[in-house]
Amino acid sequence: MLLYLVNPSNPLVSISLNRSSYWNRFRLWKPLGLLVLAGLTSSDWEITILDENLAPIDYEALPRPDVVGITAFTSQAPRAYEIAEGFRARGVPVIMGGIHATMCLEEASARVDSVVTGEAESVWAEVLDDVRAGCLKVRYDGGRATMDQISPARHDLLPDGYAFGSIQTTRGCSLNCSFCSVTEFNGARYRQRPIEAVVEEFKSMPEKRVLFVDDNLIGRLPQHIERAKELFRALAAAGTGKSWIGQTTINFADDEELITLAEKAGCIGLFVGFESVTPEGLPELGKKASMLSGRNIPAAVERIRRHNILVVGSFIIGLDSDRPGVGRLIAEAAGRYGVDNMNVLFLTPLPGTRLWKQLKAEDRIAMGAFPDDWKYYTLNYPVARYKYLSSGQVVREMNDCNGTFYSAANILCRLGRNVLDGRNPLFSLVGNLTSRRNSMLFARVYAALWQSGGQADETESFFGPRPDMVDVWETGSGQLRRLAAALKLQAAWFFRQC
Ligand code: B12
Ligand code: SF4
Repeated sequence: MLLYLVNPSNPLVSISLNRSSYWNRFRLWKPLGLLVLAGLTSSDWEITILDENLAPIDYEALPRPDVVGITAFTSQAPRAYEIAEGFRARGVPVIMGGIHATMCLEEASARVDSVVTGEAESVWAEVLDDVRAGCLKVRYDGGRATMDQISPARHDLLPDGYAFGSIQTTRGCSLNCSFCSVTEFNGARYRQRPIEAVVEEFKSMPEKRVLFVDDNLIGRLPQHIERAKELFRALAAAGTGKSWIGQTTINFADDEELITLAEKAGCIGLFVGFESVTPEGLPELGKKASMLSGRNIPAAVERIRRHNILVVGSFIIGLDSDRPGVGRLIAEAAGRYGVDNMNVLFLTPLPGTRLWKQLKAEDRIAMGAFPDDWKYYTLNYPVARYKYLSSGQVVREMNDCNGTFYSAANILCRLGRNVLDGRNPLFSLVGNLTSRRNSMLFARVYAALWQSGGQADETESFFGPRPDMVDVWETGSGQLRRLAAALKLQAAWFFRQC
């Protein structure tokens, strides 16, 4: 029996961006949900994973499978439905699972043969038995798995081409921020996989660099932090020589032993959600306020960076408390905090979140022609009606924020700081250059989108890239050659260290 597991692309982000710069391949991640599903599948099934983010797929040229499983974040849903339609037209039953199908059950059910809501561990074997018996049900609910039910992901099933492997050690988050789907989907209880199972899987992964996908790798309570320390000790003892990145809250910086152990275990970078830089913004978003208010953030960031761990700060534009000028405020705060890289996203009402319920009730969903408009729900588009910022203004704030943080002068300053501190500047530099490049691409995309008439409420000048953002990739070939030579030298130096 042949099973296809498909990760749909969102052409608005994945393929276009990945092709735009060689370095974007470092932002290509394995679809871990499908690898976990494959790990749960009995050996009498032949499994092929099709990841449209890696390359376009000619489905017609592939053998006809017995069944297809499709995953989707919300932004991938329109493409997921196209793929489903194609297979169903060939008489192949299609099953959809993952976060979007769970949050928009009715919509998905109308477009596929069967929907698996929640985590798949407890029901996947039954689903496949039903396929074999020809009695697939329209809905299965996996609820939430117990962590020893999770079998190791099939990391062997995807071809090369990904810079990072992915692994998960915990599920769930108690913080329940208003814009986030995690608490609704994975629950508020912080469920932890047995450490030995994680380490065994980590060792078996072919990649030298790994993303821990946990939403908060260290949790919140003292026992969670002790568990994280145990995990880091075990990873260090395993001596794999692999390096990894993860996501955490800023309380990571409160415990020197934790940071030291993370470094020894191979940690090279952390994503930290700061979300808002105004005192009004944090309470608006939920419980995170208590973690950030009153904290000396620059000192906290520096304590992490001292251990050769890059800090990528994440921020949101478009809160009800955000007013014109917020873009520059965020960029300046990110500079003050000392983060190596900044990720700024539009406040986006994802289905199932508290924010969705609020904005829907207030009739503030601007891009609402579903399912097609889901493709804009990548957090890179202003899909809502913001309180004090029109869509033109909010885009201008975004361009201003990126333009300030990723100005050539600021990138050079961060490069200089790393060199002076004796840190390897390569990762940070590449991150800065690709973010700069991508933000310029997005500025153009916004301009084109609004010019085409879609959501226009302002003139083009609001959306165009800032004139002081000179694109080093496209202009100044001498500059580009010098940059390439510098990167090559850095890369040679870096790989000698590995
Ligand atoms: C790692 C990650 C990424 C990575 C890698 C994604 C990937 N390809 O796997 C990257 C960085 C690329 C990424 C990007 C984005 N992400 Co992201 N990401 C995550 C994160 C942290 C972990 C995902 C993961 O691997 N989980 C582990 C696996 C095992 O769980 P799972 O995928 O849910 O799969 C289980 C079930 O859902 C089910 N299942 C899943 N698929 C299927 C399919 C079938 C057929 C069946 C039966 C079952 C099934 O079975 C699995 C086992 O139980 C989640 C948060 C989270 N906790 O899930 C956010 C999350 C999925 N991301 C989110 C978002 C918003 C995004 C972005 C849109 C925006 C952004 N800038 O971050 C982009 C999307 C870009 C795009 N392609 O359109 C949201 C999605 C919400 C939504 N409604 O869509 C989440 C939930 C975070 C949040 N704050 O709400 N993300
Ligand atoms: S944003 Fe992070 S901290 Fe907030 S609920 Fe989601 S996973 Fe938890």
